[in-house]
Amino acid sequence: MDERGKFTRQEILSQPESWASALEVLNKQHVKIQEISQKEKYEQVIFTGCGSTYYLSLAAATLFQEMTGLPSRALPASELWLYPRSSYCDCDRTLLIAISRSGETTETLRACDTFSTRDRGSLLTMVCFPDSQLARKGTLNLIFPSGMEKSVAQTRAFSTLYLGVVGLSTLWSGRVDLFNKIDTLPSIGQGLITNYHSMTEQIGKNLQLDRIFFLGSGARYGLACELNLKMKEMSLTYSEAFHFLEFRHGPMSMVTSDSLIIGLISEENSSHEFSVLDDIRNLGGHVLSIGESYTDISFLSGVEEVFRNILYLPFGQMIAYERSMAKGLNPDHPNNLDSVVKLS
Ligand code: F1P
Repeated sequence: MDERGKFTRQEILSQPESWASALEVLNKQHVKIQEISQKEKYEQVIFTGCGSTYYLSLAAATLFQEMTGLPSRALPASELWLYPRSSYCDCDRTLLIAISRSGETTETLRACDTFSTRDRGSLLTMVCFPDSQLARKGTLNLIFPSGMEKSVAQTRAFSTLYLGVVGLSTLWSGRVDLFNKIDTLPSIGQGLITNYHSMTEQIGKNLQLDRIFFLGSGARYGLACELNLKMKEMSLTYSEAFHFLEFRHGPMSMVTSDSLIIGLISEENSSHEFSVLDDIRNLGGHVLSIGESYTDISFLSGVEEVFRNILYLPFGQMIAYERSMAKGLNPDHPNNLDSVVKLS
């Protein structure tokens, strides 16, 4: 029996159940989220994490700013820890939102300690493992145990924490009406995973492809970065992520008939994004478009665009998993990596 990848496969396929549990956590924490949102007037919000959770922070910052109007940005935890003065100015009251699957990554813990000693605002944490150090550090700690996983490369943890950010953003902005609409995401996600499983398997098994690019803009850029990291961690493939229209400004030179470009298509700017994919096709590159409709993989969810972004994730994860398995690798144990980076 081939034991390779059994944890990763189970974690990818079980994400919709984990999302449902995350929504229950958010419902229970609803009042506390609104209390901290009114605790003081923050002038800036910084999201932070490492690797996958830094890319999550990139996606989170764009979404949080779009929904709340608060200036929001993302920084790797190591930057906040080692370069605090160039990371955030002392002039602004700051909300730091630290995201970590394990809650034990040294850089993230040190970044939070540095922030707290500078007394520049409040700390909110988002973690999966309840007994972790980070889960005890925040003014508010949002804990999503359904995202806990055994694999090194984050899949279920990432999408569950991302859904946590979607709920936090919606509740923070007082849009409870919108929040009540996102409880359809688990069933929509389950249907998509089932319907497109064979397509992603076929793409993943195409080892003729020797380089893979992920394109996404707005809140989808951070997700493109994360799917790029999955492709590297699980399948050891040369891959990169770019903002959609940036691809023409140099990286398009890398397109060959053995390239695959995966485009995370938005609704509001789809015409510009489809145009980039047309250019790539004209160069002989393979293209896979993912989005709400008129795409190779179409959600047809009927959900507000701001809530749909989580639906892009399982497809990129499944393609990376299948490619890893086709290459004879073990996606549960990526080359050179541990599930938590702890520094002495
Ligand atoms: C983050 C991390 C990532 C890495 C991999 C394992 O840990 O180490 O840096 O990309 O996904 O997880 P955490 O702080 O989210 O636990």
